[in-house]
Amino acid sequence: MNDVVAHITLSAEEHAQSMSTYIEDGERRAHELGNRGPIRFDVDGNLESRILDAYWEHGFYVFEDVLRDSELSDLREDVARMLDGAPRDPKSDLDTKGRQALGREFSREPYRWARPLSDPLGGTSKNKGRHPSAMHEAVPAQDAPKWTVQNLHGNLHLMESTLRLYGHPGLLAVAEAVLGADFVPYNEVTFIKEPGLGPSVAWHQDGTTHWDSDDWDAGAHGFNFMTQLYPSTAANCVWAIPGSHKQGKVDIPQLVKDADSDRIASAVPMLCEAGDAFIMNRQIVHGSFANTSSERRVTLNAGFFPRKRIQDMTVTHLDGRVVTFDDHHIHERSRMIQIGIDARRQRYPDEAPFHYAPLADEVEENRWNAETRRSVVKDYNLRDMYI
Ligand SMILES: O=C(O)CCC(=O)C(=O)O
Repeated sequence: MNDVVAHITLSAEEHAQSMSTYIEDGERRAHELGNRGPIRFDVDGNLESRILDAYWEHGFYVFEDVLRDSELSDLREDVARMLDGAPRDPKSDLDTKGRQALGREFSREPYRWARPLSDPLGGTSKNKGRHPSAMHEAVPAQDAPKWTVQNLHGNLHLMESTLRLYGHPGLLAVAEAVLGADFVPYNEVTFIKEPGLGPSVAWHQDGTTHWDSDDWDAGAHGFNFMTQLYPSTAANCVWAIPGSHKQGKVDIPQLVKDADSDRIASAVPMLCEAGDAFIMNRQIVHGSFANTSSERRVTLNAGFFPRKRIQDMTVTHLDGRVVTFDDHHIHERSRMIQIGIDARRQRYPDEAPFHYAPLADEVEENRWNAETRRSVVKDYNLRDMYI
């Protein structure tokens, strides 16, 4: 791959230092965008148009106070449980206490690892070559572990609290407003950036299939919700170039060359507090730096697509599987939305559940119970959709 910035490795202190002016400037520009606030609806029950306008203009929006305190605690506890039961290293089936590691019953390995403060993807052909330029790496502390858990894959069968979050009526109403009532799921992944360990995610745009479509538009590859369990700070967060989701394929190596570093000048940090959630367009240029700060970030990603962009598409997944998203596939995968809505209804009976139009006639079949846990939820992510 074309790597226009020579590979650079810094000490953790030098890395943190090199970010300070960039962070100060980026924070100021992020707050000037004005794309943040609670999820709000107008008198007709529609998402306020100024929220939609800001999302389409900038490519992301920060929803404040999405989680109740008790929900935030449940989510943090579930992530802590998954990390406590992680394999002791990427090849082991045992955790650090000698117990069988969690997640061994699932078909797809839930834990993804990286070397501390490294850049596993930038400048390589991995992930369909989506990450063309390398990031600056940093040397972790001498007592740092060899590996750090970077991601959990398949949140909804790993952590029940994330299934309830998946049914969040405010977030699902946003999905409907942005994508139409027949919106469909993508995947659910946790990003973990431990202080002094979290690796970078090199600059990229997420979509892979529709860039050259005749009817390509700013929403062609859908979006991710990114719910934050800890503050998302300029030093540990995802940075994005506002408006780049409307530009088609962006020449990332040129941007990195112009910056003469991995600190692309036009990007802003996606800042928020614990319990807030972003909506982020998957076409926006985005990435995150090695976390040489003292604060952890844990982000729960849940993505959605417009149905018309998925319908009958045959794609090669990042792991090489070739799949066609026909009606049956879309229907079975979409059941997770309805089951999430029911899981949430059981925990929060005071809340009005979201009405998911495509499965409005199948509410009974999609209750959250022992049977659907076994027959639908377990290994649901074998049906993840991807464009
Ligand atoms: O959370 C991160 O650091 C990176 C997230 C990302 O690249 C993505 O969701 O596509």
